[in-house]
Amino acid sequence: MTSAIPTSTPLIGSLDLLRIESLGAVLHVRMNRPAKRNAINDALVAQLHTAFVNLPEGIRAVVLSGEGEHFCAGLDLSELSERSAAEGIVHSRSWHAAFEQVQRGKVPVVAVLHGAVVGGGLELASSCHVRVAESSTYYALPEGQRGLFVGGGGSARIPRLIGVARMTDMMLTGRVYDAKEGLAVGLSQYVVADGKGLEKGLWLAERIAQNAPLSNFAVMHALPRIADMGQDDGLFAESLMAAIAQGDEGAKTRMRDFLEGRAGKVKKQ
Ligand code: 1HE
Repeated sequence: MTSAIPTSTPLIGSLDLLRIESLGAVLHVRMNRPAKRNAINDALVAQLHTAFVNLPEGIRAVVLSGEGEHFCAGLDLSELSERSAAEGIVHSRSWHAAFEQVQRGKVPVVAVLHGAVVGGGLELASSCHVRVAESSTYYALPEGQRGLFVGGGGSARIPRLIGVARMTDMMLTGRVYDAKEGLAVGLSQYVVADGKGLEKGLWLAERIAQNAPLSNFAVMHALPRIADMGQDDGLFAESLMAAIAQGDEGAKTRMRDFLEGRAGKVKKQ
C-alpha cells in the first residue's frame, strides 16, 4: 500500500523535483520534471543527493523512475553556458557525490527506465544496482555531439557494464541502443512491455528488501570493489566479507529456518 513518507523525514518530503512515496520497506523516488524530460539541473542533482542520504528509517530498497514520457534527458543544457573550467569541475563533482549515494549508499536501487535514457540520464541509471527497461527505452551518449564529455561518473561506471569499446562507439558515433539491444549488451538486466516497468521494479525491490541487510550491503559495497581488485586480494577480501556475513545473527536464523523447513526452496521461475 502506498503511503506518505514518514513524518520523521520532513527533509525529503520537501524536495519539489522528486515525487517520493513509501510502499512498506520500498521507497519509490520519481524524478518529477516531465516538461523538461527530467533533465538534471543543479537543483535536481542536489535533491537526488539529499533524498539518498536521508532515506527514511526502515527503507530496505529504492525504486528510481522518471515521470512523463522519458526516464531522463541528461544534463540540463540550459545551465551550461557560462561555466568556467573550475566551476565545471565542482559541478561534475556534485554529480559524483549524488550518484555515489545512489550506488554506494544505504540500500540497493532498482531503476525503472522508459523512453530516453541519455547522457547524464544513463550515468544515473548506471549508478543503480538493477535496471528494468520498458520496451520504449533507448540509450545514447550525445555528449560528443554537444561538445562535452561525460561528467556524472559515466566513464567509470558505463564501461563496467558494457565495455570501453561500446561506450567509445556510442560517444564517437552517436549510436543509439534500443531496449532489446541494451539488454543484450548489459545496459539493463530486464526488458518488459511498456507500462509494466514499475510493477516489475517494485516486485524486484520487494524481493531485495527481504534479504538480510548485511548480504545486501556486501553485494553493494564488497562485490564491485572485489571485482576491481586483483584475484589474490579479491579472494582474501571475499573471505573476510563472507565470514562477517555468515557470523551475523540474522544469517544464522535464516539458515536454521531453511534446515528446519520454514524457509522457501529455490524455484525455477
Ligand atoms: C531539455 C533537455 C536537456 C529536453 N536540457 N532542456 N542531453 C541531450 O543532449 C538530450 C537532449 N534532449 C533531447 O534530445 C530530447 O529532448 C529528448 C529525446 C530527450 C526528448 O524529446 P521530446 O521530443 O520528447 O522533447 P523535446 O520537445 O525535445 O523537449 C521538451 C522540453 O524539454 C524542451 O523545452 P521547451 O521549453 O521548448 O518545452 C526541451 O528544450 C527541454 N529539454 N532535454 C535542457 N537535456 C554530468 S555531464 C552529463 C552530460 C550530458 O548529459 S549531455 C546530454 C544532454
